Amino acid sequence: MTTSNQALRQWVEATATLTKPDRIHWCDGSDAEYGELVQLMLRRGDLLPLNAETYPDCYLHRSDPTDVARVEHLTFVCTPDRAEAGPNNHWLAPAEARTRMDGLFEGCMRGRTLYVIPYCMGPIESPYARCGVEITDSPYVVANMKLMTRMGRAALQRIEREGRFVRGLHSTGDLNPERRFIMHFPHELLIQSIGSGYGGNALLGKKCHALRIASWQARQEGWLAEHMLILELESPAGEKHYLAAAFPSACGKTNLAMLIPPASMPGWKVRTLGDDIAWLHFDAAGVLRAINPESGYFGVVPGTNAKTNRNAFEMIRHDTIFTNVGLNARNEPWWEDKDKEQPVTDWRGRPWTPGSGPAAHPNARFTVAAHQNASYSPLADDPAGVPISAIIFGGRRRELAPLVYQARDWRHGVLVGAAVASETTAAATGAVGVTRRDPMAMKPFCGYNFADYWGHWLSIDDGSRQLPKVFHVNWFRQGQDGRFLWPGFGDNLRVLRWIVDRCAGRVGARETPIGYLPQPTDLDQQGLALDPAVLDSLLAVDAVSWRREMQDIAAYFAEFGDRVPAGLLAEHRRVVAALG
Ligand code: GTP
Ligand code: SPV
Ligand code: MN
Repeated sequence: MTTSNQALRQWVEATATLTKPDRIHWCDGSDAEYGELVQLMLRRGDLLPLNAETYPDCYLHRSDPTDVARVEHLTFVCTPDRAEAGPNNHWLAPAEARTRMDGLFEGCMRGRTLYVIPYCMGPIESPYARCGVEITDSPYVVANMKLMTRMGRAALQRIEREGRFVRGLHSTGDLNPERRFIMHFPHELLIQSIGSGYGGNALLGKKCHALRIASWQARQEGWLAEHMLILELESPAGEKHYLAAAFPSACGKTNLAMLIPPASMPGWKVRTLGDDIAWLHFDAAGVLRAINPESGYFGVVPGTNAKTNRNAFEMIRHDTIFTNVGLNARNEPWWEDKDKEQPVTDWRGRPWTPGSGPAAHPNARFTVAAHQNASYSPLADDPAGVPISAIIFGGRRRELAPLVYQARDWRHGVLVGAAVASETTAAATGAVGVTRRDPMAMKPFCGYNFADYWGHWLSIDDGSRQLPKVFHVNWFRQGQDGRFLWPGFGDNLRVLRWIVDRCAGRVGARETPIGYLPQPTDLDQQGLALDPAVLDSLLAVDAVSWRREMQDIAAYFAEFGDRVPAGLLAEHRRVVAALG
C-alpha cells in the first residue's frame, strides 16, 4: 500500500531515510491487521495474554516503569514567538527543537518496522472531522490507535480527497527519560515525540493533535477543541439534553459520561458520546454542536467496579488492552477497588504482598473501542454532532468549591472556566494532590498562550449565537476525616438534573457573588442518605475564603501580563466587588 498524496509519500520517505527502519507498513485499519499485531506483540512479550475464558481477547501491556504517565515537563510548544506559546507551555525555538529531535530520530528505527497510521479524528463524513497521519515504530501504539480512532483505509481516502493532514512522528527510542520529548509545531501542523510509549505521549491523535494542535487551529478558525466529555441526558418524559464537561485528568469525565442513574431515579437515561475530548463548532443557525474526535476510550482503571461505573466494568471484559494493572491468581487483570480479592502480581510483574503498595499503577489504563460501552450513543457517529445545552467545568477540590453553581452569563462562565483549579493526579508524572490552576481543564493541553485562549472564549459571544449555559461542579469535597462528602458517581445525576432544569428555565436558584446555587430542596434527594447539614456545607459560599481565592486567581492572571483580556479582568473585578 502507498498513497496518491505526494506530500505524504515524500514525508514517509524522508522519515524512513532519517530513522532507517527495516520495513515500512501502511496500516489499513482492518481487524486482520489488528490480529496480526497482537500476535506479534504476544511473541515479543509486549503483550501478555489474560484469562481467555473470563477476559476473552484481553491483553496486558507493562510499560517501562519510568514511562507510566504524561510528562508535562518534557512537552513543548515550539512557536517562532515565545509569547505565542505563553507561560502555560514549555517552549523551544522551532529550529532548536527540530535539530534536537532530528539528532534523536537519526537511525532510531533500525531493526524495527515503521508503521504509517492514517487516522481521522471525528466521523469520516463529518465536516468537523480532521485527519492526521502518525508514523510510529510501536505496534502497541498502532493497536491502541485502532481501538481509539477511525484509522486506516477510509482515513487515507479522506486525506487523499482533502490533501490536508497533521503530521505526527513517534518513536519509542530507547525509553530513556533523558531522551524523551514531545514537541508540537503548530505553525507546521507537526508533532514529534520520542522516548515514551505511553498514552498521551505516544498516541499522537489524542492530546497532541486533537487538543494542542487543534486548539491552535480552532482559534484561527473560530471553534473550540476542549478536554471535555459529551453526554446525552434523557428525562423520563423523553426530553433530551447534550452536556459537555471539562474536568482535569483523572477527575471524573469517563465516569460521568457513563453514569448509571440511581435506583431512586427511574426513567432517566445517560448515553455516552465521548469521555475525553470535544470539538465544538457553531452551525449556520448559531447552535454550538459537539463531536467526539475519538472512537474509543483510554480510561483510568483503578476505582472501576460494578458500583462506581458498571458500564466501564462490563465493557472491559473483552477485546481490551490493559496497561499497567496487576494480576490475580486466575490470570485476570486486577486493580485497586476492583473487588475483595487479592492480587498475586503487581503492575511491574513482581509478586504482590499486602505490604507492597498498589498492585495496579494509579494511572493504569484500559483501551477499548467505544461501541463496547452499553451506554454508547450512536449519535457519536453523526457527522453533524449534537447541540450543547450546557458546559460544565469542574475540579478536584477538597475545600471551597461548592457541589454546583451556575455562571450568570457567558462572560462570567469564561471566568469560571479560567479559574478552574484542581488537585494534581497520577495522570501526569510529578506530585499528586497539589492544588494548581487548570483553566478549562486545559493546562497541559492548550497549544497556545492561555491569555489569547481566554480572549478566544470571550469572542465566542458575538451577540448572534445561542450560547450554552455554564456551570461548575465539584464531586470531591472532603470532611475533616478525609472522606468524600458527596457520594458521587450515579448520584451526580441529581446535579445534572438541576443543570438541565436551569437550562430549560424550570427551576429557581439562590443568587450569590460567585453565581447561582441550588436551593437544597431543588435537588432531587429521593433515596439519597445525606445529612442535611452536609448538603448545606456542600452548597455554602464562604465569602472570606472566596475573597482569598479571587486574590489567588488575580495573581495567576497577572502571570500572563497585559495579554489578559480586559473583559476577563472586568468580570473578576465584578465578582470581587460582589463578595464585598
Ligand atoms: P482522564 O482520562 O485522565 O482525562 O480522566 P477522567 O476525567 O476521565 O477521570 P475518570 O472518570 O477516569 O476518574 C478518575 C478517578 O476519579 C477514578 O479513580 C474515579 O473512580 C474517580 N471518580 C470519578 N467520578 C467520581 C465521583 O463522582 N466521586 C468520586 N469520589 N470519585 C470519582
Ligand atoms: C489525560 O491525562 O487527561 C488522559 C490520559 O486522558 S492521556 O491520554 O495519557 O493524556
Ligand atoms: Mn484526558
